[in-house]
Amino acid sequence: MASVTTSSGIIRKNILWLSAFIMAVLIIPHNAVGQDNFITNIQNRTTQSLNGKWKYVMDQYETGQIGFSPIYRNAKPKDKSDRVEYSFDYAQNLWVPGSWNSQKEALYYYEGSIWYRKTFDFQPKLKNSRVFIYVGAANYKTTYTFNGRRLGYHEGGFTPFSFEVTNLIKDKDNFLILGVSNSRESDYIPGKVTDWYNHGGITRDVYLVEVPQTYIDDYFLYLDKASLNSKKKTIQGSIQLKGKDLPDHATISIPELKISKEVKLDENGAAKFTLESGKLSLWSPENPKLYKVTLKAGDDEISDKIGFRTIETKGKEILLNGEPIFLRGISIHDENPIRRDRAHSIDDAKLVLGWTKELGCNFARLAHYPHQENIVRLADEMGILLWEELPLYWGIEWSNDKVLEKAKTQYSEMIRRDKNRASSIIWSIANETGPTKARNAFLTAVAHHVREQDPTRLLSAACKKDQAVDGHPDSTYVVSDPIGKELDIISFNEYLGWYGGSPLECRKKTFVIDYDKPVIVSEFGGGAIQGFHADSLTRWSEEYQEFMYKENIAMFDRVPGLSGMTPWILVDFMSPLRQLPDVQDGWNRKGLVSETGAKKKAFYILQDYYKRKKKEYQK
Ligand code: GCB
Repeated sequence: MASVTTSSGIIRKNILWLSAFIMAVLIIPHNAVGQDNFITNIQNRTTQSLNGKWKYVMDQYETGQIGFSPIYRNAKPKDKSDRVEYSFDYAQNLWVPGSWNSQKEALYYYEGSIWYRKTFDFQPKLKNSRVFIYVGAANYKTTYTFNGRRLGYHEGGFTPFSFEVTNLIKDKDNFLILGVSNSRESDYIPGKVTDWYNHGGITRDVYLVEVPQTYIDDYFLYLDKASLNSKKKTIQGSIQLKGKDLPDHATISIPELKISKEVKLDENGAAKFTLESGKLSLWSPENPKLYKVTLKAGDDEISDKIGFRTIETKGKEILLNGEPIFLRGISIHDENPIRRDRAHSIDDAKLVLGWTKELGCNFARLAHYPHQENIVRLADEMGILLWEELPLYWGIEWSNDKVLEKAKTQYSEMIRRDKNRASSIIWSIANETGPTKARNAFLTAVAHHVREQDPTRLLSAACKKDQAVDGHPDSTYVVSDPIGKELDIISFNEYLGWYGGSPLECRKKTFVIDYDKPVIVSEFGGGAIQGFHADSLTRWSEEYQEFMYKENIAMFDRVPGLSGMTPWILVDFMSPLRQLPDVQDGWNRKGLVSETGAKKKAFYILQDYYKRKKKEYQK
């Protein structure tokens, strides 16, 4: 009898679970793959920080949003006989922003879901405002809920998202619950395998934001290329409002340029405009001049600091403000090696851009995904040009239309965030992806999408080079990737002396580039343990890396149209691919600076080369 009761009990229980699961699937709105309409220019909005300690509940089997009591309901037992199988109140804390892996030993290798809860009271700072939650980034997929209601989800680990809570927020005891999963899937961007650490969690700032009922949702200001050579410069711009009661005009002012212009908004709250300026100081690495721009419309007013420059190519040259420039660059990951965490603060940005400047760079490649906004804004102030990219990296499902949609959304988000930054000059659409029919079609669609969103910047991709191509001797590397026709700059990664071959072979190599376009060497390098000294043919020694840099740099002088380089990489970075004991120990050692901040010998080789290059271009 007992066993009969038990098995029927199990059946009943399973039926209940199943129906709850079906209900959940039907009821939960699957409304967003990602969204490209977050609140922009968050630094200059009215905000309340939600950073700090958040309670967390683990959800390794990702069942937290199904069943009778999804975790985001924040339930507590009503009485002593009630059953709730989780508790935020008695849970431990995680710090936001920050990756969970770097905060608890037990979470070091954790990949799965964690639900975060923040409770707070709310005192409006603006009258009659609309209220949003803004998340700078959470890796990789986030289910966002507020006061017990599931509102949607965002996919993509490196771009911001926001969602409105105006009708749900109370004066007291609000609870914001975000379920973040850093599981790796083959239809994600990036795909399953990367050469960097899969830092999980809420990795960037979280804010509560207030805006007026109708607010300035987006704007874009840039220097008109056609006016570059005239005394009076022209700024092109656009503005977009969002809300019910759209005003009929907006005012754009740049006091330092004596500009104040009223522009007529159309019935959708949008306008394109042209601003005539007198003497304008062009933004450049030598003169990173930013102007305060204020936009007003209805009850809203927002300010930004914007630099004005042009960027274009002519034959094999890159022209900044009409002048040829050599991009003395370095690749960077968005990580603070000392904290072993994703970078998220202005101090983190200062640390890496400080080394970048010391190296003599005027350019940095923000690899391989959108970095924190602080670094882009700091680059604007310090005069460092930027290459920005998405993780369209190894192992992408090129034939999957849903993945293409995700790529477009992630690009839209990155462009929406950074398009007013003068430092940002290149959108790169891929890294080391082999040309196949499906990949070419995918990347061509991405290239068109990016140009549609932002026609002012240059497009590139870190391609591969080939050897033993018909009609060429073996000593020749050929760059002939068909995606090159969609790009403004041809870039390639090259590791002679590290992946195959000795550094000495660099002396024999020549290059054929199939396009009459400027060229960037987007990667080269090799690993070294800082402090390990040996002869220049002993792997992992500083001397080996130094020798490789000397030989590679000399070889690149033979690349036709070479207009810049971003060696791999500024700082050693965490990577589960790199497991050689006592050498790598989970770190990619190709940094010119170690994870403790000590410089390796190759740092000075590159620094010398960049000194020479700078002089050459000053002539
Ligand atoms: C590459 C990849 C980069 C790797 C690097 C390496 O080509 O683009 O993500 O980290 O090589 O160290 O092998």
